Amino acid sequence: MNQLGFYTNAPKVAVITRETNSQRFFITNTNLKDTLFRGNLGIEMQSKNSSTKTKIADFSSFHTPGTYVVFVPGIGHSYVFEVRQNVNHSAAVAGLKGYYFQRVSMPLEEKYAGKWHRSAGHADNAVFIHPSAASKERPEGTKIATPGGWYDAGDYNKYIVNSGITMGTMLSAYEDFAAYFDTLKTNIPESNDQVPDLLNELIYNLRWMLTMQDPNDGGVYNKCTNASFDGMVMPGITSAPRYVVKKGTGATLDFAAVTAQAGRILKKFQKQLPGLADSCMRASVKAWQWSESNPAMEYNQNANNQKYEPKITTGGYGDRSFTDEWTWAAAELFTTTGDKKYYDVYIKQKKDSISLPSWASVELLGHYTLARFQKKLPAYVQSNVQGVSAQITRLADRYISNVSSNAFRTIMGQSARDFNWGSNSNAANQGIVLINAYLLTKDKKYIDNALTNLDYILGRNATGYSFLSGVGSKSIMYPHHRPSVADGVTEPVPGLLSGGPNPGKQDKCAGYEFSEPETTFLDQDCSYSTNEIAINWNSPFVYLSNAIEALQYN
Ligand code: 9MR
Repeated sequence: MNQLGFYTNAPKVAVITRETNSQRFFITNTNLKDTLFRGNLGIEMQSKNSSTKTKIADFSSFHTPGTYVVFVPGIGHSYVFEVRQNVNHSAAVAGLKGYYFQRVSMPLEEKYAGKWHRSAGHADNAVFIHPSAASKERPEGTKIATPGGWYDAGDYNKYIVNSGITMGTMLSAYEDFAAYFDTLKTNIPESNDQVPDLLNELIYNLRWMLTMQDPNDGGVYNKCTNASFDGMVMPGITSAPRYVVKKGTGATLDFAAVTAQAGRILKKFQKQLPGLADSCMRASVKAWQWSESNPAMEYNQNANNQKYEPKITTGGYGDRSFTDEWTWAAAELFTTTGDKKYYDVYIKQKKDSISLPSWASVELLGHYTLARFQKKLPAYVQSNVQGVSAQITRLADRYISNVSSNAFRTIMGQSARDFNWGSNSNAANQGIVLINAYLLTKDKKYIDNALTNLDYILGRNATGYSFLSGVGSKSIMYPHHRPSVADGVTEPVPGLLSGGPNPGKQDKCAGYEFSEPETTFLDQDCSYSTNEIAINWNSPFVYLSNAIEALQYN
């Protein structure tokens, strides 16, 4: 179950994964004496994604705030959980604060970072232009400054493609729930300025992204990176040279989309952040123009390694198909500028069907934006945007129609394909589809079903783990995250979302107990294919958990 607990008036489901003949369950006080609710367990169900058999304990009709356990005769009792308003608040705040802990070029002071305080990581103020990125104005060996930003994941590199979807998802969270985020504080160094903390955090990475654009032509470097991954050490002590590598169409269009969206949002904060919105818009248009001249410049790391030294072996984020990046960037630039030429590209590039976002597939982010601003957009877009909104709602309805046959009664896990590298981001992104369906229709069933996937991430899953570090009674302890491994603190850095079950076992770590889609998970730091953390997985979690908290206030 969600190890934090349940909202007073929302659905409440626990899933029994141990075999039991019992047909009854009880909600009791933590002293196990006072029974407050009696219920019948559902019939045994066979999960489609592992050999797990489940019985559902549904106590949605129980509404009394308090601290409880679920008790099943013959098995015992669950973790202690709460029933109350704002029950996911701590997880929602932690997930956002997780980004502070990923900041690269500044020390994390104890008053913000607690026992995970550390010195600054990479300064990145003298980064080499890699031969693959050399140009007339910036020949090989030139040094540029590209400080700040967030570390991508458990490694210490900074990748524009992955920053793209991460920023887009959280900028959209702000646009969808501005009033909620305007007052949300996360105890970061900027908390006392007149800018919401979500935006403060995003701006830390945005300013880094802006330095990744070549001012001479508008193209954007794929990443700022070591030649090969660092060892499992703290960030401040690494000394390997850093490079920016080849510009690419994926990186440049993702950058154009993010800066167009940021430009739109930050207009409201021109007094606090003079010039930033304008800089974003200029950068966005320049990136778009570069992409028009370089419409399909792939980042193919293996091919580059045949040609250039040093060879680069860190994350690739290599994508070959750019129609979705075109669609997204066009949608953001059109929404911000109103210039029809971007809309024409959006229509030309958009696919007929919609698909869940991932770093290599960002089209839905563009559709979300047009749907969000539909009422403010001109007449000529209306029927198309209505069509896209209907697709979003239909996808949400399809998800919901399969919930009752899912052994965990979640949206997540309706298909074994949900369990790939970073599967928890699928759970969170499915939740965002449902939240968008709610925003479009105002039908509360979409919030209730989005909550099933938040519950999934915080414990209602076949592994029994809460996948967010520091949150829940049994949360991950050993993520593949260099600071968490090297800092000498027992608890991992908090607020970071583990990738989640992935039967691929690409890390070839010893110790996997299971091989099935929903149970192939190992809470060990060697398991980078199931238990790494990454900024593009945290971001849909930040969206989903905060959206649900925001909507519970209504
Ligand atoms: O999230 C990425 C996943 O989709 C890929 O299959 C995998 C292998 O290429 O890489 C993942 O991204 C990693 C990146 O390359 C480097 N930083 C850590 C990322 C998360 O594991």
